[in-house]
Amino acid sequence: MGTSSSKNVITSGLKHCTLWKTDRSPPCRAVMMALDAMNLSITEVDVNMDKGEHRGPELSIYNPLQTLPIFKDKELILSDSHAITSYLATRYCSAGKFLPKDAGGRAIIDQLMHYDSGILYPRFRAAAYPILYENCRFVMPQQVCEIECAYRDLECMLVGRTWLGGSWPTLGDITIAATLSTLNVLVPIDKLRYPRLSSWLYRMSEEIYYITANKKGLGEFSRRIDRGCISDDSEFKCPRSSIRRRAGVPEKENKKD
Ligand SMILES: N[C@@H](CCC(=O)N[C@@H](CS)C(=O)NCC(=O)O)C(=O)O
Repeated sequence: MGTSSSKNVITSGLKHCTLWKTDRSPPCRAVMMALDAMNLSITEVDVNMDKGEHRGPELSIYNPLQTLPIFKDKELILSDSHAITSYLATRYCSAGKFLPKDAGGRAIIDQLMHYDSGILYPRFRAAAYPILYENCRFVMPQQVCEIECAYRDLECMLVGRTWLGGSWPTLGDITIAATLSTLNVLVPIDKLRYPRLSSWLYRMSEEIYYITANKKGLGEFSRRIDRGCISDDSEFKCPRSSIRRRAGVPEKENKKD
């Protein structure tokens, strides 16, 4: 389904740009969705967080915070998903569809991104990290409560609206979809209590970039959460490009692009 429609669009190849990422991470998936939404293709490098590769010397130079994603465009290095997606939209997507050019429209997207950065993502982290790294088996009641509060916030934000940031999905929707779809694994969204929010997430899940860039990593996150705090011995680092990920083509079979 995704492959045939992506052949019909013009993709901008930006091989000089690199994204270091791991698919299970919501901020990395936000950047990957933004890339696919804007039909931008950059070099992508998978980093194995379970092996601590994001804390190795190569990446620590780029990001002293030792987090992913990390993005590089020539001399420019960015290490926050919100800054990365805004930069990509401003620098490489002239249409303004995903990040409006007018001050008011832009401020609405910024507001959603600040909500993600300041409220939603920290709640995800507080709930998931004890399970991923500390032998905890469940989301703690306090965290469930705070995540439910966020669901209530978002339910209110969707009153009278189809999308969070405008008349169509924007970077605000994409960013929140990455975090929210992951929270939904930890604390399932109750359709009866949050009907607008669950419908919005369903609509987002039908967007082609959600299918190409969010679905697989979400599955990996679910499996990783099920396994809990154990180290992963499987592979490591695989450079590839956004266009290959979109097409689902294994690295070896596609030497071009
Ligand atoms: N505000 C940052 C958050 C980045 C972040 O915390 N990423 C997590 C992965 S989801 C990470 O790299 N954690 C480091 C670790 O677990 O050691 C963004 O939006 O990019």
